[in-house]
Amino acid sequence: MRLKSFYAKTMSEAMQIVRDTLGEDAIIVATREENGGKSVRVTAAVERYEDTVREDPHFELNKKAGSPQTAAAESAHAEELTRNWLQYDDEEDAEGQVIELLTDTMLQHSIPGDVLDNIISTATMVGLDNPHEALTAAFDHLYHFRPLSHKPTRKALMLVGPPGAGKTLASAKMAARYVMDGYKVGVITTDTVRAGGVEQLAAFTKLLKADLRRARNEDELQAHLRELDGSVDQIIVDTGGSNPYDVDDMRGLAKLINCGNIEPVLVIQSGLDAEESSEIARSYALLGVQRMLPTRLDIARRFGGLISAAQKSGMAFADASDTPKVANGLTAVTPSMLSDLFLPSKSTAKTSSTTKHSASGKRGGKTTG
Ligand SMILES: Nc1nc2c(ncn2[C@@H]2O[C@H](COP(=O)(O)OP(=O)(O)OP(=O)(O)O)[C@@H](O)[C@H]2O)c(=O)[nH]1
Ligand SMILES: [Mg+2]
Repeated sequence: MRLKSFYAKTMSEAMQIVRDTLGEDAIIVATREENGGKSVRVTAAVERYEDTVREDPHFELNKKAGSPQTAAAESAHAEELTRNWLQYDDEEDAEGQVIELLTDTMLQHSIPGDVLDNIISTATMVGLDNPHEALTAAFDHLYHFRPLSHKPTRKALMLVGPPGAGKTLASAKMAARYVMDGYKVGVITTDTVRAGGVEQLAAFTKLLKADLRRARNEDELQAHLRELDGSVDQIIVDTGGSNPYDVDDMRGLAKLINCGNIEPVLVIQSGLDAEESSEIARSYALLGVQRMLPTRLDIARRFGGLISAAQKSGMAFADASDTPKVANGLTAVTPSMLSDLFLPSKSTAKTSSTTKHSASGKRGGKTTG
């Protein structure tokens, strides 16, 4: 894959040039204002650079339009193009290599175009000396990070999410963490219908010597919350799987969330497709869920879904689960930890310092036009 940057006075002009040059299928990887907002730069990815240059109508047009007979005429022609912002560069420099690496990485993780644009544009703005640092800075800028507190919170923490997402294991992990830190925990499960729902959690709470209560409906949940309030340091509520696309399921869950002083946390599994993850997260965001806890980081290899879910729902990342073991099973999600998921080795060579360039496209590189 190769990258090409296009400059124009306006975004629509730049997009038109990209379309004319690379066709409708070009992947826009970054857009940014340059020259104090007087111009825009659009970076697009193409499969084969050679093809695009050969077929590029602007390239031909520019060559024909110029046809300069003398060096002076050539230079005047170049300046004319510069004034018209129609030049473009390929990305051969250090910055280009970093953009290319980040773009390839993001595409391998099946990140959708608009999310990719946000990340690369932001990474470009913060500087691109080092891919890991650039990605970390972009994540930090774009998404919210609110890890679970290691201290008890005044709100009961309720784990919600689709069936099998990892809610019960996450409840056990949370409870274990508090108990190991010396706090008293009360655990409630509303998953009383499904066979084995209570037993699964009971096995953990028994080991932790924590109180486990069953709530078959909202009244029972309210009663347990009232009784536990003040007698334990932290209340954790495990719920049964809810279908984010089923109105009745979501209404039922909304009622449970409204039973008391509760913070619902979405448990969402990694490795899902970006659209699916985003829709799931958006459904729960409508119920007022503000944080998500990704699970199964250890058995997923595509994390585009999680990033898309954060972008589309506006939810913050809380902790993540990356092991089926209960002890030490939750890790705070940070921008750097997210970057590790995308660029695991951190061995991405530090490239030479970022090449700053003007909107005119004069970079001393392979400027065509
Ligand atoms: N490897 C791994 N397995 C996990 C992780 N989180 C959950 N699991 C496994 O995924 C399966 C489902 O986890 P549960 O906690 O039962 O999921 P749930 O959301 O409570 O499921 P329902 O109550 O049926 O909706 C179990 O086998 C867990 O051990 C994780 O982070 N890593
Ligand atoms: Mg469960």
